[in-house]
Amino acid sequence: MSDKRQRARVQGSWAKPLPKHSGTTGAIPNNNPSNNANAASGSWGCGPQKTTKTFEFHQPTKPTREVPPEKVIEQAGDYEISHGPSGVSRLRLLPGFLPPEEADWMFSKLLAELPWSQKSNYRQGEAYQEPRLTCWYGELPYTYARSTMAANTQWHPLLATLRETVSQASGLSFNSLLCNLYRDGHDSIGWHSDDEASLGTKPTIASISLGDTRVFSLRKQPPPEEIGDYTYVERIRVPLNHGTLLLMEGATQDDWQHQVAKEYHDRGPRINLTFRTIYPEPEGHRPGTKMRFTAKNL
Ligand SMILES: O=C(O)CCC(=O)C(=O)O
Repeated sequence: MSDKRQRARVQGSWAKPLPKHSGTTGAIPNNNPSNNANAASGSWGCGPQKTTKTFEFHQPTKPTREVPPEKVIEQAGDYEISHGPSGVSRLRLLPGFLPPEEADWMFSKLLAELPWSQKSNYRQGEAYQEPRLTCWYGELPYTYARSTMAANTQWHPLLATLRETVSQASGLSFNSLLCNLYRDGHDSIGWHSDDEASLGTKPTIASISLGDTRVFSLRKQPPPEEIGDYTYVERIRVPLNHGTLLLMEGATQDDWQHQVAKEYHDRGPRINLTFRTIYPEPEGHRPGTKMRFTAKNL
């Protein structure tokens, strides 16, 4: 065996866990016969040596960090999910906003009649197909993930009615709508915020779900010192079922990201309608640019 490998094996035996010892300052005297092997290997295999050195266990000074447990929101209500420098982030959840029979025929009609297509997006210069179908209604085109959707300016009559219903319930007006079709559990949308400059500051997004239930997840943006590490951030899951209305308000798009993750058990199709207000891009502004400039968005 080479000298180097021989040493690696000796060091390996040092790496074995130390015998358990009661008390927090578990001093391990080396005159304990059970430690003779360590004493021998500590001298690099040159035979036992007597030394008065002891090893003491010290409690780590840095407290161990806990990953916060994920919260679940499933009851109707208004929820202040965070208070931060950018303001209050709020969710409003209204399960059963559309009665089931109405939601049933709306789902079938929209599935059959909307001009669904698959969008090509770009990430780090590479094109990829968005894993869901979409279509866009409004007066202006909408750009996200470096690809632009042309606007359908003629609203489908059912979408026009739903826009009115959502406006009355929320007291807000919306000029645009992104329609999403998740064909099965393999369709998804990854972590993002709806924070393109064209949506203005603190946008309210009103989202109606039809069809199978999917989990809408949120995770808080980490503070700058975490350098984009989401390990310890707060998380919320909101199961969105047939006929539910969800409003995201206040600083939610500044301080949180959301996603609909893939699900690997049987999931039927789901339609999601997200009403928004879009503003013309400022002169000389690159369409689809984010409000927040982080490494991920550049
Ligand atoms: O499908 C959903 O519930 C969310 C869709 C979404 O986040 C988006 O299209 O920006």
